[in-house]
Order: sequence, then C-alpha cells, then structure tokens
Amino acid sequence: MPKILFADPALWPDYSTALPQALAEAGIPADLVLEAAPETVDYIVYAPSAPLQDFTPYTRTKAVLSLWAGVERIVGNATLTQPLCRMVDPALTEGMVEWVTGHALRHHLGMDRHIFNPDHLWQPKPPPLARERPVTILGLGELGTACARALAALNFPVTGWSRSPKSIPGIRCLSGSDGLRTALSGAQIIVTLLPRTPGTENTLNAETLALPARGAIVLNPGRGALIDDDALLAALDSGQIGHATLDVFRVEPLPKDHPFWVHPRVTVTPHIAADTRAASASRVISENIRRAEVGEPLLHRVDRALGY
Ligand code: NDP
Ligand code: OXD
Repeated sequence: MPKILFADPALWPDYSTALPQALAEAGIPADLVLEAAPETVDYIVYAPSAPLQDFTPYTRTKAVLSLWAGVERIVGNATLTQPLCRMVDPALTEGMVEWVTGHALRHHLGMDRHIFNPDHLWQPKPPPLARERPVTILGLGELGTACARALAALNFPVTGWSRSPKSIPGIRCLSGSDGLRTALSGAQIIVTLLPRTPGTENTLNAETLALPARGAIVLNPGRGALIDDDALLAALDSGQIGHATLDVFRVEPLPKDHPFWVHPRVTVTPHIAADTRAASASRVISENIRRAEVGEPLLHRVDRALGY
C-alpha cells in the first residue's frame, strides 16, 4: 500500500474528505498521512507553503505532486530531485476562464462608466463589438488556451503567443521574440498567462508596453514578475495603457504602500483569479498516483530545464 504524505497541514481541512474519496474512486488503497519517516514515503502532495523544504531524505519517493499550477517556488529547490508534477485542475481552469472573460468584458463594455456615475450623466457611448477588439494572450498552455477559446467564442479576434509554435483552430498562434512583437502590436486587451521563469521575467516592459493600441487594457493573472512594475506605471500615467487589472504581484500580499493600490487605472484582486479546488484536484493527484503505481507516465511533469 503506497504511503502518501500530505505535506501542508494548513491545507488538510480542505482535502481530508476529498483526497481519501478520490483515492478510493481510483481504486488506490493508500496510507495517507500528515507525518511520516521520510524514507517510508512513496508520494508527497505538496504546496510551497509546506514546512517540508528538504527533500533529500525522501529516498523512495516516486513523485512530488504540487497543488499549485505555478511551480516557480519549488522548481529551484536543489534537494528536490524526485519527479515533480504541477497542478492542472479542470476546476482551476474553469475559474481562470471566468476571471479573464469577466475582466475582459468589464473593460470591453466600459462597465465602470455606468457603475460609477455620481453625476448621473447621460452619455450614450455604445462599445464596439467584440469582433472589433483584438485580444492577445501571452501563454498558450492549459490556462491561456482555455481563455483564448472562451474569448474567441465571444467573437474577440484572439492572438496567442507561446515558446513553441502551436496551431489552435480559431486562434492566431505566434511564438518567439518576433512573434511577441507581432502579437502585441495593436492589441487592445492583453492577458498574461505565462509561468514565472528567467525567460518570462519582465515580458511586459517599457519597450513591449509601447506596442499595443493606445489605451490598451492589461490583465495579469499569471505572475507579478511577468511585468516591469515601473514600466507599467509609466505606461498607465502616459495613457498608453488604459487600465491594468492585476491578480498577482512580485510581493504578496501586495505591500500597503505599493502604488498599484491607489493608482486610478489599476484594479487589484488578491491572487484569487483561479483557486485549486480540492475535489477535482484530488482526482488529478489520485490519477497520477494510479499511473505511477502501474508504471504509466506521470501527467503534468515539470521540465526542470525550462522551469515550468
Ligand atoms: P502551462 O505550463 O500549461 O503554460 C505555460 C505557457 O507559457 C505555455 O504556452 C508556454 O509555452 C508558455 N511559455 C513559457 N515560457 C515561455 C517563454 N519564455 N516565452 C513564451 N512562452 C512561454 O501553464 P498554465 O497555463 O497551467 O499556467 C500558467 C501560469 O498561470 C502558471 O504558471 C501560474 O503562474 C499562473 N496561475 C495563476 C493563478 C492565479 O490564481 N492567479 C492560478 C493558476 C496558475 P509552450 O506551450 O511552448 O510550452
Ligand atoms: C497557482 C496559483 O499557481 O494559484 O496554482 O497561482
């Protein structure tokens, strides 16, 4: 019977029912524990906030299974030599699609003008149709692709950008550094859904923020480090960027004195774009344990060299 260490006690209340149930549904008789002698552990269910930081003594561990989609706080741990899998949770993806389409539609429809109208102004200014508003999504992985499809289904012309070339029906797919310039040029809404790696740091900077259409909207549910904060603030001040809706930050919680809190063209959401949901995440974890137990390849393996 495999021994599974649930390494983050703070998250256990969410998983104490869902994980045993999912393991049972997957037909895995498991010894699920919150503490164990490291050399007895077969699988580790992990989050970066877990007290466990030294993986060296976990000599028989077959996989470390992250509850987080982004692994930048784990992947650089030199003691973690066991296979690492990230979270790809259908419910998390659903949540991200809702956050991105909701905030895209807020700006597309100009909702703020009517929600905050203290002077009761009657100023009919119909928005353009979605088909007239180009959207660019940086990152065409699990989340970026789902958001691209959802926005394309609403008729937005969607361009996506990724490291490797892709072909997705209904989406203009670009890659590489020339692709980035083309993807951003003329975009009216930009969504950043890249992982944080050395290759994605400051993807949006003074130079690239000058490429979109004037007044473009930035939505960042990816990671704070994808954007150069100072360059974004300058672009907001000049009107080159019309508004930024930001869910993730270089430092979280966002420090109380950070200019983003008070900037009139910034909306801050507190890293809630898409949560891992215990029921569906437990099924993902259980499926990976089932696979490992029967010698099938693990799903969602992190490429250490690429960092995601
Ligand atoms: P994936 O790994 O599935 O996709 C990542 C995408 O980014 C891929 O298309 C990849 O390209 C592309 N990419 C990576 N590096 C580069 C690069 N240097 N240049 C161009 N493209 C690059 O990740 P997910 O879609 O699952 O998640 C994306 C990120 O969203 C996570 O890493 C996490 O940071 C964030 N997130 C935020 C949440 C929130 O609540 N705010 C919740 C969950 C995740 P390729 O396809 O070629 O590999
Ligand atoms: C994640 C996140 O990576 O919540 O799962 O940001």
